[in-house]
Amino acid sequence: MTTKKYTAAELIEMEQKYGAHNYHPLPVVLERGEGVYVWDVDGKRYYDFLSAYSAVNQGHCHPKIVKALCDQAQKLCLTSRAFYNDCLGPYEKMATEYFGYDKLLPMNSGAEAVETSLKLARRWGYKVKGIPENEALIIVADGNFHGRTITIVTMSNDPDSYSQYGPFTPGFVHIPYDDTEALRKVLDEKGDKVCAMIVEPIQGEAGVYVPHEGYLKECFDLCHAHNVLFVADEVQTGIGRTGKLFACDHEGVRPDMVTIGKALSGGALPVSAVLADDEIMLTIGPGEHGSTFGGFPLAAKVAVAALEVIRDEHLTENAARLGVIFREEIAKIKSPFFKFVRGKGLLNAVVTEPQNGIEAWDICLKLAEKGLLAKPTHRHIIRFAPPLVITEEQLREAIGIIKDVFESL
Ligand code: IF1
Repeated sequence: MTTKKYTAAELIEMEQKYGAHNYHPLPVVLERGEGVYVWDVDGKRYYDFLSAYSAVNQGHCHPKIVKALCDQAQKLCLTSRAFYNDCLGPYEKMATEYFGYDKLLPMNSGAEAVETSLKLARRWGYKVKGIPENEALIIVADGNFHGRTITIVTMSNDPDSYSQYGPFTPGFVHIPYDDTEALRKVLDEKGDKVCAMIVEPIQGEAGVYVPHEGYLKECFDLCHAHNVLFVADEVQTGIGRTGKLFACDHEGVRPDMVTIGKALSGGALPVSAVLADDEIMLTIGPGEHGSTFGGFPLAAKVAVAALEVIRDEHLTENAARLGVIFREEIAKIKSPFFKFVRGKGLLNAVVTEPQNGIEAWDICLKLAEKGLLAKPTHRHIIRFAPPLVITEEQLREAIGIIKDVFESL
């Protein structure tokens, strides 16, 4: 039975007609992915420099991950947590040893992992720190992106994320990102009621905003001086993306809690988790949190394969080495549209200077024409984040495309 082949136009029309309009995709219709490449329905090949926002660190359809998915799918997909199974324990053991934490709480989406970390932080605040119930505060940084649930958009200061979704969840204190004094002030004033600070080590959606050297360590030390948990949201920056296993590793900071997702499955399934030590993790007891698919056998097997690929193919080291080349070469671009490049490892972004009616969106359309996919964030910033399996030769070819497009505008 052959599946009907639709044209790109028909497929776009179908999404427009039958799907919610909560995205504005580039006019590219993809049908296949392999490693650093994706192909559209007309057979055109592209370098994928978005990697599904760092979910495809291992490259599209990595054979080891696909094999783990297919083998387990023919055996046992979902048991629910009403029973044990032969996949979850081995996954939890491997992941906690790999990341260096006592325990892992398995969830599905990044937002669910973040929500779980907020619940754990509040629980710890009441049961361990002794904050009066329903009075716990959580400090968040302006410019953050932690997901799209109502509590999480409460943490956002981007109207596109929160406007007309109120009323909002109480208990959040907003401070500027990359501003240690602002954190010190809030902790001096309200530290006794604060259970945690949650922060992205590099703000992805904000346009790969890398804070000043030492910021994470300063936050960590200030939090601990006030008996406050330092929670790192590594859903986008984690699992090798920035050239270290966690972005916090660049500063030798071991967060009290870490949220991970995206590349935890290599893009095969929604798999996320919270990592923490027993003092925090055991503040939630049986029946007090969970999810139908959280840590299900399919996710457990896929996550083990995805982490083994990161480890065994040395993708973290590859990201560190190639990231230096990327920033060095891109910085040489001679174009009035180019302001500067920033990032760590293979999480980078170019801040553009719109003019003559041409802005980042138009540049991305040109890049797509030349066979490279990237998407703007906050209108004038273009994120460049290829799968970590990219070779130096492929990277240099992609850099050539980016340079040609900017210098031909
Ligand atoms: C979309 C960007 C947006 C995240 C961090 C938690 C989550 C994310 C640091 C939630 C998710 C995704 C969401 C996706 C586009 C992408 C994204 F930041 F990566 F660029 F939207 F801002 N923490 N980020 O980056 O994880 O629930 O999505 O699994 O919404 O289109 P999720």
